[in-house]
Amino acid sequence: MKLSRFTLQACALSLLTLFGGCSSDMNANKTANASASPAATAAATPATQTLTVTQRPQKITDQMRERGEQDEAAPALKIVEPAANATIKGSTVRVRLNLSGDLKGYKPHKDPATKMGNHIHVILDNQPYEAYYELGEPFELRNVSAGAHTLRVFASRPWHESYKNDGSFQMVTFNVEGGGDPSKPTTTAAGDKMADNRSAPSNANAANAKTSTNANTATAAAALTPEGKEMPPSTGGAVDKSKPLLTYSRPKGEYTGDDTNAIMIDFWLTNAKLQGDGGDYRVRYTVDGGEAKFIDKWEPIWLAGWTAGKHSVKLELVDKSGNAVENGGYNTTTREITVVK
Ligand SMILES: [Cu+2]
Repeated sequence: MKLSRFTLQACALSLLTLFGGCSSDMNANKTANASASPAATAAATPATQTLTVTQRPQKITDQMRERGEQDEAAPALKIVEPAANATIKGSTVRVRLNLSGDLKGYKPHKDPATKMGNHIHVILDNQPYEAYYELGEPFELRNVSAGAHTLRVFASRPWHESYKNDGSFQMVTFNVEGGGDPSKPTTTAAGDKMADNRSAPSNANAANAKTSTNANTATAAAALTPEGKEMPPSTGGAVDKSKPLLTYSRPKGEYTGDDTNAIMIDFWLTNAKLQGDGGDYRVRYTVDGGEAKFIDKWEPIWLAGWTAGKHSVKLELVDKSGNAVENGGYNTTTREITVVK
């Protein structure tokens, strides 16, 4: 069986997170193991899940109506800090954003009653995003590791769907000198985790991307060793702003109650037009290592049919031949989500 580098990455991630599979063969193995071990059964994702693309939930359609023109806004973000290519001494990186553009009432703010509102998605390297609601208040990244990093930001709606106009998305690369304690996560000032540093699965991604000339088995093995020196801290030095870039946004985290009925896949595309929009690219998504499906228009999709438990969602940018498009390891991203029924 020929395994691609990306399959191996998926394998490494699956093993690190103790769920999911790398192919239908491995899923079959997992199922067999699961039935042999009660502990494995509890952690396994039920095999009966059948996902279907469904329409935008009515709850969101209702919110859109109440928001008036906001969904037609064209927010323009600017990263004031850190400046592009800045060198920051220490381990705290202050993020400051400027919002302008045709806002039509769009304003990031968390409603204290509903705990919801427009917000900005802030992504350090290729970690899960953190929400930034009050642009007038500082947003800090603490315990950032030494070395090159990228910061990506884009405007988002209360239900986490991104604004896809030019200018909504911004990215900078910066350098941290000194840096934080690599054994501890990078967090916001409020303590929300921004990066796992040495043990993060996405670091395994970065490690694989950086050592792509090595034998596949060697990179996969290195990624599985948290103490291995081939697993660098969360880094963003290898991404090229001028090349096609897929930024994973949703799904993320835990879904409960009504929110589990339809879960949104949403992402940002830079320098890449999808086939259904007149371009050459496709976004391939794979849930729990199952059958790969494609998104050919740049808009969110909602998937129904999730079973309770942990699931992996992989998004990849591929060209018209189905080959993964490489850019610093960022164009293939796998996240774990939890569905609570
Ligand atoms: Cu969000």
